[in-house]
Amino acid sequence: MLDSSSRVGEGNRGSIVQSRELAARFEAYGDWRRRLAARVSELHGWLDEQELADAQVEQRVQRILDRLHQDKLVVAFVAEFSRGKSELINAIFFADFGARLLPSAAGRTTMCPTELLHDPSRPPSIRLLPIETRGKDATVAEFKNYAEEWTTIALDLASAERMTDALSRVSQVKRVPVELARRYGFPDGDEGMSAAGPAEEVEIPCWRHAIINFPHPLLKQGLVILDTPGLNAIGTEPELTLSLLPQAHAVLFILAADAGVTKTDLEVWRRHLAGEDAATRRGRIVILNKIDGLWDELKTPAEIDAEIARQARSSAELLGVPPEQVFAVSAQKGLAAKVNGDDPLLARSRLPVLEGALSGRLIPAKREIVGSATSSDVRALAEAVKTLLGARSTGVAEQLAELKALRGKNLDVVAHMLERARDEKELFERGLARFTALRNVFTGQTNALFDRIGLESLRSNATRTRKAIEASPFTRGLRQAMGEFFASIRADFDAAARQSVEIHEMMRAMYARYAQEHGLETFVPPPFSVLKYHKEVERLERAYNEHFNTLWNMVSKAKFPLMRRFFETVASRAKRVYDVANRDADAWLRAVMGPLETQVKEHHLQLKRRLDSIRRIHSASDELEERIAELDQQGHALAAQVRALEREVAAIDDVVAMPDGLPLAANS
Ligand SMILES: Nc1nc2c(ncn2[C@@H]2O[C@H](COP(=O)(O)OP(=O)(O)OP(=O)(O)O)[C@@H](O)[C@H]2O)c(=O)[nH]1
Ligand SMILES: [Mg+2]
Repeated sequence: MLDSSSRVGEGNRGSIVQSRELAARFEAYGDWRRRLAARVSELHGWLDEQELADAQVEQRVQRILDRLHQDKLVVAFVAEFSRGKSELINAIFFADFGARLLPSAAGRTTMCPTELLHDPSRPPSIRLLPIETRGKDATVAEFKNYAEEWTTIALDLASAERMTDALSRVSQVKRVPVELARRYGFPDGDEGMSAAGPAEEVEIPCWRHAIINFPHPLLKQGLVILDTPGLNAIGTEPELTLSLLPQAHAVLFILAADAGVTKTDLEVWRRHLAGEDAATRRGRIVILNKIDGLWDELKTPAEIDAEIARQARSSAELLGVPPEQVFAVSAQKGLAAKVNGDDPLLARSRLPVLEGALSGRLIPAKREIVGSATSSDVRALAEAVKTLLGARSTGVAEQLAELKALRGKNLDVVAHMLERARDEKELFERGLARFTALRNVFTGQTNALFDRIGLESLRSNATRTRKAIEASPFTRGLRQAMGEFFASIRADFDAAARQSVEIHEMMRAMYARYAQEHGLETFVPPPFSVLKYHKEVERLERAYNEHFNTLWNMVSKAKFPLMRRFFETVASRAKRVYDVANRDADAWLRAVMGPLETQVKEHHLQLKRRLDSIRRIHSASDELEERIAELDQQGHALAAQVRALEREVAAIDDVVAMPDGLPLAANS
């Protein structure tokens, strides 16, 4: 990180440590994820060593590890301009930098949505997406895949001054003709463009989006902070409202004590944050910032506290949230206190209370989700391996019973048995042809399933919709085009559902048949549910409906480009649903087909082994006892493998359930 010589307030780090509960908790969470990943790798190593890791196992382990490594926690800051969003981010997360990292000043300061994150594959930098990209039909998410579209400025971590300078780019504006601004989707008048100067030119942000890549300890742990510009800039970048905010794990809404809850505050809240239900509102944290404005020297501390409490209560009432969700702070004094190591001031800023609440809610909730997902994935993986071991044990037990029955029998009996085993193996091998045929049908049906939820289907749907929008750029036409867009998506998932039912039926019948004919274990494949995607599409459609009217009424002249961008955002969210569905379907198909493949392979192998051992006994009868001892040994080894596997899984569950805040060294 920073060279200590460039850090201001270095001598007073004690006070910073005091208010670093959030940082400590977050680090503990990072440790926990690393430990969990290490445990999963141990299980992987064990499976490898035992030669139980086939391609399917590999893939499952990789998925679990990927999730643990990439796991992000997104915290978004939203408010009207100048409420102190950027200052609060500086104070909570970046105070030990010793300076004001993000630009924070009176008036409109942050001009574009700014993500702060750490991506170890790139050098520290600020990447800026030019506002001109608004003229193209692509979302910010898509532009993220094209490095050449971004202006990249390296960050010099050794100099606070140069860092602050580079980051000041998020405030850059420029003057352009009104017509151009409209084309980029900026609404007329006060809401979007500040019309200072000659009437035909207006000021607009230089950048559409900024990504700050910075190796801060919290960001390294997977924290992503989203700073947003105030005012209705939030309304003109549909991606923010439709995509970035819904994905955030926590949204902080900031008010200023000196302004109270203004009409525009309420508007931002209602449009973007209030949500439809009490549950959504419960997830919001409301900050009453700038309480230092109420620190009146002529009043007693008790009077001041009462005034702050009164304001917090009335804000809670106006927004319709429980008062416990409102936190009164002074971001500016909190930052100054941390930088200067002024403990009394830090306490007075009440920043530590907010940080305590943030870490107390956010991280445990996230841990719970990641922990239970990992645990259930590991269980499913262990079950699959156990099924295989179970089939092997059954085979061994059967062979044992057969051989034990041979004790003291004459050669004729053995010859007869040999014949029976040979017949059985041949019968099974003839059955293999049927299995190959089944595989072909299965592949055909799988392709049909992927066709329905394939990206090609969505792409042609989107093209159709774009044309329809262009042909009739009025409310009715737009609404109809969008309605058809969503209907077509629903039809895709309905068709996929029908296709999956067919596959499921076929496979269930197949498993039953194999179980009956060859005494294999009965297995009921899990069904594939498309409910999740329908829900996701429903939510998207609802969000679209909510924002449609707002946007439509807000802009007068720049409707068309804005609507086009709006649609592109909706389409890219829909693409994400398709992506997930494709991945899920792929995993499901493997889960459905995989066990049968393994069973068939395993059974075939056992038949071969059995034939082999009888053949050996037939040729030399003194091999019988030796062979029985061998099989006994194999049976014990299999049972030991199952026990070892259970121990591995239990060790992973132990880490999942580990109490919070345990240092990494203490338990390993
Ligand atoms: N007195 C006081 N001023 C504050 C406090 N927090 C922020 N400010 C000031 O308020 C002004 C606006 O702060 P910003 O952090 O730029 O606000 P913002 O919400 O990020 O605003 P935009 O980026 O324009 O959307 C700055 O001059 C800050 O110094 C506070 O707690 N007390
Ligand atoms: Mg700001």
